[in-house]
Amino acid sequence: MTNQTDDQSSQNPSLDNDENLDWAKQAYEKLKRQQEEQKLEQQILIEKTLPKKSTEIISSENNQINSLEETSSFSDDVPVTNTSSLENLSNEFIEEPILGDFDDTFTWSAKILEAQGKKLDNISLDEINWLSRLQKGLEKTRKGFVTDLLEKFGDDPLTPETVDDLETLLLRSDAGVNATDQIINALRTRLNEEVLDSKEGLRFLKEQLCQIVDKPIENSELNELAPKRNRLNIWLLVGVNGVGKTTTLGKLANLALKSGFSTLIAAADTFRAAAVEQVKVWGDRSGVPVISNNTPNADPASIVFDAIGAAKSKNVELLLVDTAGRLQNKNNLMEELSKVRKIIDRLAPEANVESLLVLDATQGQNGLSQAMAFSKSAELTGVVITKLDGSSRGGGAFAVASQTNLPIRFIGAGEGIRDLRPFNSFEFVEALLANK
Ligand SMILES: Nc1nc2c(ncn2[C@@H]2O[C@H](COP(=O)(O)OP(=O)(O)O)[C@@H](O)[C@H]2O)c(=O)[nH]1
Ligand SMILES: [Mg+2]
Repeated sequence: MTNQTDDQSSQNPSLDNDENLDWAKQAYEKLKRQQEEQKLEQQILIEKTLPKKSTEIISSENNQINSLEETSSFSDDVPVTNTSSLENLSNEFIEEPILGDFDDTFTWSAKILEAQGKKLDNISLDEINWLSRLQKGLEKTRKGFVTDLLEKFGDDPLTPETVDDLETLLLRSDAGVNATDQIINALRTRLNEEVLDSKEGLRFLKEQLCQIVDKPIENSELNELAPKRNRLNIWLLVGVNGVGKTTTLGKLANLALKSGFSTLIAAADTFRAAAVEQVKVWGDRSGVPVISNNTPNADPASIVFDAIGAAKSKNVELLLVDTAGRLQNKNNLMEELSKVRKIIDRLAPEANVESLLVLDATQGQNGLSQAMAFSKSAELTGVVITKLDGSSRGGGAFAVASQTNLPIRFIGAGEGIRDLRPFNSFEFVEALLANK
């Protein structure tokens, strides 16, 4: 994945050219063939394994930790080598994607991959499905934003009035005052210098939007967040109740395992008994072991203590820590997070620690105040934005990036195990402004 600030759409005419569907057609044919082959393979596998007892197929936790193939970073290309049980294959949350029709959404997704220089040999159905979901998910934000915008842009050159309208639309999509000002000022300056036709205006807008979300990523000097190989990485998932921390953790566990990282989960949200159970379900789904303590209100720091011990003894590369989003009061919550941080710093000073704030896109700019509240005790290093599949406030991503300087690392658009991806500004902005 790359974060692209340069002019993708004009570098590659295929994004603008509806006639040129060749690549998309070839991609569709390729994926169709691939799916048929996979079906056949699965059929053979089922026939082979059916006479055996299902317990023989269940792989042990140790197996999962020790038998993982090494790959360079998060990738789609490594198949999941272990599934915890055959029953799980029918679980709606981990269902394999199915190739849909060759429709506008497919061709849009294919064009986005093509524009980023993806080769036909390397594309996967997962990627196409993800882009389709992201594009559909951002529909609500788009309806209140782009549809109006495109109508206002029309076919004529941009006018100062159009720019004023754009300002309103950006604010309405929850992009925030800072980001909106930056974009509008850039547009006005450009408009003072030359006449902008609507196409160039839109391209310039996309470029500005990308720059806002890319800036914190560039400042962090880390283009894409992935665990470092052969050492302990500890990722804390923090955020208020219900934003999607546990779900994100489950998806990350799956992504990490698929990419060949030995992974472990610490169930450190002990505030609700159900929270531990929920983490265990995700552990099962993704095939990643979970360190937990079933005692009600067990000390989260002690669970993290145990988990670090287990991680070290098993050479785990990624320890994912689920945390509580609500305690008796906010101070308790922040104290608890500080305590967890201290344990990590003391027990694993060599570890690569990421503290990821999970934000719910449907809450728009509220994410900003949440970021402020968590930034001190959790020493935040990045953001995950969830629920982009149903938000009308997708513009909140720009507010968070421009005002907190925290890089957006992953985005989630659905409740399924595959519905999370590393953040890619080009894909995000194109999905937001897609006119189909
Ligand atoms: N539609 C949608 N729902 C999500 C997403 N992420 C999480 N959820 C749902 O949000 C609810 C709260 O998620 P959970 O992970 O328990 O939040 P937590 O309290 O922060 O751990 C659950 O019903 C999840 O299924 C997402 O990207 N899209
Ligand atoms: Mg939770």
